[in-house]
Amino acid sequence: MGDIFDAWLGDDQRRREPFAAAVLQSMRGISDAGVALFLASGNRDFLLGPAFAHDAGATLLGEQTVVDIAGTRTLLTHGDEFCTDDVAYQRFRAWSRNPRHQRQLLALPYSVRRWIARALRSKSETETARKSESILDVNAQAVDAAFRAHRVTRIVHGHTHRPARHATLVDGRACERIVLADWDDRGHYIAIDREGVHEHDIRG
Ligand SMILES: [Mn+2]
Repeated sequence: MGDIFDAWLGDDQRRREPFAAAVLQSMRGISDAGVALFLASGNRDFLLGPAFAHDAGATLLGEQTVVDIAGTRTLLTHGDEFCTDDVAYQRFRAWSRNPRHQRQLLALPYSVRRWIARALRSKSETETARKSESILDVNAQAVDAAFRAHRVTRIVHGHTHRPARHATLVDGRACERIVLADWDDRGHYIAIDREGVHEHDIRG
């Protein structure tokens, strides 16, 4: 659900960086084995594009995707759009998701993009350290609005680095918001079937 990569400078990164190439090959292995693979981009890898998806054998998802998973209408999204209390971040988000800005960025030489990505990353780290926990987390009204707007009872997202399952009532309907882990220090995933949601750790 986005931010697979801490920085994505454009799909030429898959050829320039061995780590990116290795991740791509792993994904290719999954899709070659016959597993349908879908990828979302996040705020760190917002330039993840069709060439990467093609080579990985994956389908790139839009910002928000509603899908039926084991009988439950589910919204899949990166989740940063719910962090509406962080006004400065939402300004950056709007700027970075603008296709014209993305085209301008991608037209720059790779070395310049790498420099910009480092500068953005360090600015983001400084600001994240300065901001309160509640500003960085999702806004409850924004989440409720998404449950209503998409008529879903389950949302799966990442972004906030606070893996959890939140049960909530929206207009009397039992709803669940699942936050995926960030994979910084452990691999973690969920599987959903008719019985419900199952959490799994990947031990190296
Ligand atoms: Mn993110």
